[in-house]
Amino acid sequence: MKFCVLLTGFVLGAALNGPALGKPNVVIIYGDDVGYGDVGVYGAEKIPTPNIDRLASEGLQFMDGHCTASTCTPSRYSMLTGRFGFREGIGILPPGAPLCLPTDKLTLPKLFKKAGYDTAVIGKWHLGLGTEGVPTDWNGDVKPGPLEVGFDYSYLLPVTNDRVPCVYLENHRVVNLDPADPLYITEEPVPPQGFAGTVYPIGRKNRKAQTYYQADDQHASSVINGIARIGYQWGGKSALWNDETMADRFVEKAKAYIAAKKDRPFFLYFAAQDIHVPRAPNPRFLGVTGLGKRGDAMVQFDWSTGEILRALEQNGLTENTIVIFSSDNGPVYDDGYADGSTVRKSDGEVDNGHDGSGPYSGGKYKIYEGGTRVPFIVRWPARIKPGKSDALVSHIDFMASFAKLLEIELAYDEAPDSRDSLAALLGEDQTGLPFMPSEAGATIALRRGPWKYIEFGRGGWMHKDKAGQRELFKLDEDIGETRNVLSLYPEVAEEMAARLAEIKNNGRIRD
Ligand code: NG6
Ligand code: CA
Repeated sequence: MKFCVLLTGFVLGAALNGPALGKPNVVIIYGDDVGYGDVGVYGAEKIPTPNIDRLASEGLQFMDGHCTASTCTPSRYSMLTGRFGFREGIGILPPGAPLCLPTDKLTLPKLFKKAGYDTAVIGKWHLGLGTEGVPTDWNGDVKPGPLEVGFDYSYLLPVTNDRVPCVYLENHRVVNLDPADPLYITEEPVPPQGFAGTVYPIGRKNRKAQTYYQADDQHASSVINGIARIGYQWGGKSALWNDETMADRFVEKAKAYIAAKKDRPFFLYFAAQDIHVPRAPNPRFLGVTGLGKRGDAMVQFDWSTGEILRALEQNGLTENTIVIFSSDNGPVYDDGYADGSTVRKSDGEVDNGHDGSGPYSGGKYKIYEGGTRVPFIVRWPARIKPGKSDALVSHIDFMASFAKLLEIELAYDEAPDSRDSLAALLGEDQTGLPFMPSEAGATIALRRGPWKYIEFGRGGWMHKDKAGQRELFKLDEDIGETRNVLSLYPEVAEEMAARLAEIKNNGRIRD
């Protein structure tokens, strides 16, 4: 027995520090609005995802893995800070929002830097840029941003692909910006005073300019590349991204980063824009699924994943790189653009045979399982035995779990909502978290064993119809959250309400 413990300690030590392997690289491949049921190994039958499926077969496939929120900004905020978004009222950020991550606190990239890693973020940011109250100067240094919270390198889609500005940002600078056509973004459809640069059509007033596909009025501000967006952009024509080559661009940057850093431990947060609206997969993926652009964008994301895995392989890094594949929130179909993702007939929506939530209820913007239970795969050939796990795990625990792995002590107030789930993430514990909050706008839920307790908040538009109500589900008998059993188990509901109140009041979840 003692020998076993010693041996395990030795192997672990060797895996982490020994001459053979050293510290593992960590790559998070993060999808945008990719649902549990959008991946082959999680049940998608109409979307071929061979690369993600291969990753799962070589790693651990979590069946109960979660992001913290059913929208992007709070989800990513929690993953990168180890703090729940509800503590700070973090919601979906508009174009031009200031940085919402703290520059003076420990973040996931800073944790890796403490351990000597090089760090990078490539892809969708949506965590704000600049300082509160100071208009961001898109023609100068755009900061604070990723570099100020611990990333050594960044190549970004600054907000979302349905929000302006439609340009790439590399470190502090907009890529390819012509000073003769400076870039501005405004909240109102009025250019800055004296503006003489490129003016884009306003979608609401000019439907014909929306040549790619039509957007609803909430998305119909500036029309760029024939697609209407949220917010108003002025100028910056030479810097415009091409929606159809965005995946190629991010993959190219990720490959270059991996090749450049192959001799040192690195942390790469690869945040794909797929499969968020406006979906504009490269023409080479069009029609592959028969599910419209949404399905085809998922095939594109699978391709991106495959390219990153290949880059690791080509640089001899597969064995000692932890690859995590997941998503920032559950699925959505028609999210403001007529992109053929929802099959409609005159009498309303009809089923196209694909459910991105798998067997779960809800999706993006919802507190039900489909909102936060996402594909969640962890591959580390040097340490993790391939298989499946039913352990309850959450992205918010990456901070404490990687701290454990890298033998870094977290101070009491660092990442206060992050708990050490390393054993579950490595497949050595099949249970995972004893309890786990999740959020959707003002609504918060708590999972505990078979139970899921929900408090619908007041304020905001998500779940507005249920504001002030409560629900309780027994997931082992009702995985689809169809029967609210609150009145049958009032004592369970009260216990869970008390725990939730404690989590909120304590300002932390870690002991
Ligand atoms: C919503 C947008 C939606 C999407 C979402 C953010 C409207 C009507 N809808 O407000 O299109 O951009 O924000 O998605 O504006 S997320 O994945 O980044 O959270
Ligand atoms: Ca998202």
